[in-house]
Amino acid sequence: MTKTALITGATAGFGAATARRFVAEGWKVIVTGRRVERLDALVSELGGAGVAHALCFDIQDADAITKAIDSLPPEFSAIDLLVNNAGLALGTSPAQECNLSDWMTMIDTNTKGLVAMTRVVLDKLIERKGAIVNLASIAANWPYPGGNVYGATKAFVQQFSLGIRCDLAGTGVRVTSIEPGLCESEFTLVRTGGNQEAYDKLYRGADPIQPEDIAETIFWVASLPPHMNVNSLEVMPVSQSWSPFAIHRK
Ligand code: 8X3
Repeated sequence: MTKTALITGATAGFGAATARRFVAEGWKVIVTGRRVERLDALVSELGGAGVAHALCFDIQDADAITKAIDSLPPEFSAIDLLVNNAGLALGTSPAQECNLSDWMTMIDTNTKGLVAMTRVVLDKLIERKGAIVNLASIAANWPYPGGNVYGATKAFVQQFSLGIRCDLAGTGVRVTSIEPGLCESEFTLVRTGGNQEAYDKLYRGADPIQPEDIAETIFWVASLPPHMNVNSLEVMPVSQSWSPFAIHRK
């Protein structure tokens, strides 16, 4: 039987690449996002209404999520995999210089949106003994200057993933937290407020991970035998590693 994946934040980056990867393997996909033109273009590219279905809503709006899921046509209403990809970083400034509304937007999107989406489709996933793949970040594991609220939201995603695994014991539902490092995507343009120069500087000579690499990782996690659960998976480009601790001297 054809399987169906619901992928949030599918209008760019990891989400769009993941939709392409799963459709290439014969899955149907539900793609969600805020930008209707991009969603429609993606659905056409993926092969149209028989293969892909778009749901347009703001992930920060829990009622809109419920309404969107309730509106699914019967051929897309059984869900085998939820990929909670929608999320963003806003800014790299020190906490004392940050804008509170940017912090709230990250919390509302990366944590509250992800929690709401998970809760709304959880019964469907249990029915299918499905899987959840949550996109956390290396920022969940390693603090860095300017990571403040972004890193905290991703630590939430990681811990929420592990926590719901406990609750879902015996249901057959698998849960994975994927924690990517430096990846080249629109994510950085959003984070820098569209600063192309900062974007180019960040990636120059770094051979970063590409969205297709993360799509491949998600597909691998979802394709493992049903008795295997990858709890958390941190992925960096070879060029990225750790620095010494910072020491501020008088
Ligand atoms: C994205 C990776 O290094 O910007 O989550 O935190 S990083």
